Amino acid sequence: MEPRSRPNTRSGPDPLDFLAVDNQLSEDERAIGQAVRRYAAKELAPHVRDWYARGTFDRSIAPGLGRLGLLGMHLRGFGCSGTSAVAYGVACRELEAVDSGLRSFVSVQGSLAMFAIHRWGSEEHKEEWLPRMARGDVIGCFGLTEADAGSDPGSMRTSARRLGTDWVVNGSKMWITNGEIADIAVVWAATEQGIRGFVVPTTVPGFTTRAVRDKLSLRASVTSELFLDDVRLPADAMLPGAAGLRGPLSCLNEARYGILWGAVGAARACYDEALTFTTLRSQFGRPLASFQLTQRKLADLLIAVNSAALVALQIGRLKDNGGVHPTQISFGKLANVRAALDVARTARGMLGAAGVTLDYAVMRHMANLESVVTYEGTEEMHMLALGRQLTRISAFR
Ligand code: TGC
Ligand code: FAD
Repeated sequence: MEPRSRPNTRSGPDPLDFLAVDNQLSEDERAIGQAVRRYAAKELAPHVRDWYARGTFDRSIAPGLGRLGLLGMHLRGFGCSGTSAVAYGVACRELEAVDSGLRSFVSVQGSLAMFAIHRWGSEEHKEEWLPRMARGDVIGCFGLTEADAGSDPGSMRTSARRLGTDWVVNGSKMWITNGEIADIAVVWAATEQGIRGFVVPTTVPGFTTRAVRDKLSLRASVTSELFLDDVRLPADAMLPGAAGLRGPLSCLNEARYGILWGAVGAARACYDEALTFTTLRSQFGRPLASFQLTQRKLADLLIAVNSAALVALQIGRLKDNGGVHPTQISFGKLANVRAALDVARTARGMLGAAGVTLDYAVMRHMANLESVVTYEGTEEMHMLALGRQLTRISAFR
């Protein structure tokens, strides 16, 4: 096994924050980042290899994340921390530096399930669910995608029809993060009033789940199918504020925002590992880092990681100032996840054979990022969203 830390012999910019992006954070934002980084290093990183190898997510970490204030972190009231969007982003960055599955858990809980209730739910929904979700006592999932309706969620087949004042929901959802560990599912269904969202306690008769097995990516995260077979819900299970596809898509903006920060963390971890490894390992009688080809790669990784950090901060500031447009979030999700995947693939190669094992993080991150680039809108969906914004011509259909 190679030594795992590199000598710190250089003065000058911090290799991991070369443009001193973190100096632009407020004191609170920096403190939150440091607290999450410390917590993740102590409580999460030591277990992540095992979780990943076994393909499990340990539900018992949820209350700890809740105590740190990470669940529904940038939502206000109802037991949520109400931090800035940038603080939330920095937290996502630090979690994803350990593993995308951890950030995914926080994204789905806070940005999808809790945000849907916070933004579109009734006061009763908010009071009933949000405080317990913020504490990590209740886990949520978000069911939009179906086996035959992924990039095009508007073609969903899951339906909800009226029976007296109740609703009866039938259908299935596919690829749902947290599905089989969730206590409640926010399920989107077609009704005669268009697409509506429902809060479904997972103990309700007719609701079942099945694990998606043998994933080669995001293994430290639960992914499930949801089945709704004549699930009968009271009238007040419907989220009153969300009508049409705009409801779920507004939630996706929130989760995509967390991802564009999280990708910076995964990329930074891969670059850090490649920098350390090539400094410490020698071939041909010299450290790998002394070869020009290696230095070129390191420079490319440095630029990619730090440019992505700047993109994240700028989009975060726009969001905090109330002025972020969904296509700016598409820009960030597309640019930063693509950059992170390139960084991970290059870093993986720089570690040689060691890079294909779980002894190092690069390949785990690389495999995770294949999911991250797919969920919350594939590259193509974000390209088309940007293309539509630039040309005013929709090329989705
Ligand atoms: P389109 O006609 O464009 O829009 C329908 C309505 O929605 C509005 N809208 C948005 N609103 C808020 N934010 C956005 N980003 C929005 N994009 C569109 C739009 O204004 C319109 O509103 P209204 O009031 O006029 O009706 O709809 P379309 O059918 O053409 O589809 C557009 C498209 C392709 C961009 C959209 O469907 C899309 O984003 N597809 C990708 C699907 C996706 O991202 N799924 C993610 C599922 S959740 C998930 O992956 C969780 S992983 C989490 C984890 O583990 O971390
Ligand atoms: P498809 O839509 O079938 O796309 C396949 C390919 O075709 C892609 O490359 C796509 O970009 C391309 N394509 C499609 N349409 C076009 C077009 N018009 N032009 C050009 N190219 C096109 N969903 C949820 O609702 N909740 C969750 O919690 C959730 N968690 C997930 C967790 C994981 C690990 C994964 C992998 C997925 C998760 N998803 C979740 C689903 C995810 O959002 C979808 O996989 C994603 O939206 C893409 O849908 P799809 O897989 O059906 O691919």
